[in-house]
Amino acid sequence: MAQTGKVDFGELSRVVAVVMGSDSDMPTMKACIDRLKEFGIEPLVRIISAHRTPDIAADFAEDAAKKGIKVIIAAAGMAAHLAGALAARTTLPIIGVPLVASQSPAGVDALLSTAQMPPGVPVATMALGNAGAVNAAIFAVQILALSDERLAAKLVDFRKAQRKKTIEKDSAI
Ligand code: RP5
Repeated sequence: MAQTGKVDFGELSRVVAVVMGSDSDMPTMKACIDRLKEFGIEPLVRIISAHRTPDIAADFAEDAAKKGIKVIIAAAGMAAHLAGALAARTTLPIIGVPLVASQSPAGVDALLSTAQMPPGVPVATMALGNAGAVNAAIFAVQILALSDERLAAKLVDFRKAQRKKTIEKDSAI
């Protein structure tokens, strides 16, 4: 994505973690990973399940801040407890991406499981599927941009490019 400028990993390496419940989530979450990279953020990517590897999920969340992670993006389908389970064990911001799993009733299961957190343990829940995957990356950048002027500038460029594309589509009709 040219509009966000030169990709420069470095101190922005691994400040964002992208965690997903299964490798079957990767086709959707690749859009999230790619978008982060376009902003110069090389994420830590893990497959961790709230149900299949609950001990690893707990350890990951408890150690994340110590490892320099600032934002965790958690994606899962079906009874998607990953984002909430991580949120329960860290005060880092958790961005939840509900996914439409192959055996899912249109992702409603994951959407409600991710969004309906009890008061006191929030998960910033994105849209279902690809839109949510992309928006999770952008939302993570927005959080980091509060204390990073270069990311803030890249966000402005991104919005300008997005605006231009939409105007071009309007003109082409
Ligand atoms: C969830 O169950 C995963 O996040 C995935 O979306 C869904 C199905 O997992 P697999 O059976 O494909 O591994 O935990």
